Amino acid sequence: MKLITAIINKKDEAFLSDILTEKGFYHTKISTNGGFLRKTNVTILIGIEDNRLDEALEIIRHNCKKRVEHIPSFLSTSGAMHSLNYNTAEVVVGGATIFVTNIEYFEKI
Ligand code: 2BA
Repeated sequence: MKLITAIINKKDEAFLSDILTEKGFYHTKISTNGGFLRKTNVTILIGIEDNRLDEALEIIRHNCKKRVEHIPSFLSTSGAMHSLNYNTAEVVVGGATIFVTNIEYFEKI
């Protein structure tokens, strides 16, 4: 048995969850925050038999899009009034960040 831990954009969560349910993949969603952007994302846990791993990964790949986020890159002062200038940098956010781990033991009580 495997456990997929997938960190995804919250904009993809509802649709992905619907498809996983439709295809019979039990899953759990946790509201999480990225350490870098500090924005809310969603972590999905999917416990599955080994022979369905590829199918689940394909579903995630097809339903999670990369997006560009803009973040303030630095702050400076300029001009007689020392007004603040914000520049922004582009950050490409996945898609999905996926970890797959082997499960030694599984039981539902
Ligand atoms: P965040 O930590 O908020 O990161 C958002 C995006 O910012 C990342 O997108 C990446 O493009 C950039 N980024 C993150 N850390 C960076 C750094 N130290 N220097 C420069 N740029 C950086 P993704 O790589 O697609 O990651 C999306 C989210 O997936 C992350 O949100 C985080 O919540 C999670 N994640 C990514 N890699 C991870 C890892 N190795 N372990 C745990 N969580 C991870």
